[in-house]
Amino acid sequence: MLDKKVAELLNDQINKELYSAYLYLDFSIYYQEEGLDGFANWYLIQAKEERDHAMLFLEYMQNNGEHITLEQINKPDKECTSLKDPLEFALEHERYITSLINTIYGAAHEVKDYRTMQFLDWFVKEQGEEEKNAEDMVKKFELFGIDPKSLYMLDSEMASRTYTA
Ligand code: OFO
Repeated sequence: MLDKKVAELLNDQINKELYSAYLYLDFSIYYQEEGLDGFANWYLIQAKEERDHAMLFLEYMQNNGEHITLEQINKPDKECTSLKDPLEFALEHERYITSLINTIYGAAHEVKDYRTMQFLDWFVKEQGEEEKNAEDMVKKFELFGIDPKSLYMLDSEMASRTYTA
């Protein structure tokens, strides 16, 4: 069994990761409707990865004999009115997720729960990559997103992303 506070935060993180999946699915739909299938592909894969993150938290709790309570997943609440919007929302969101992971890590550290800290190490590293990717996307869009030809090339690059479970 885990510390009550740590278990609560881990349980809540399942919901947060599923919300991330829902948010990125919303971005994927937005880009698909705008005719940018590559960007749509990028966020569809991102959504799948977020679902996988949720499952990692769920399995970790199960492996530690914890009961899991699934809560309602909020409706994606970001209104995209320009092609750059999802990229900026994604960066802001990943920074928020990093702060949540850090909070769980801090709670585990407080009760000397080294097992949970070790479990979270993967997420600490992953969040570094998630933020870097999101920052790169914003930068690339600022450089190439205005000109239709280079936007087409960028979209083709996004289309090449593949999902690995
Ligand atoms: Fe689960 O990393 Fe993004 O949110």
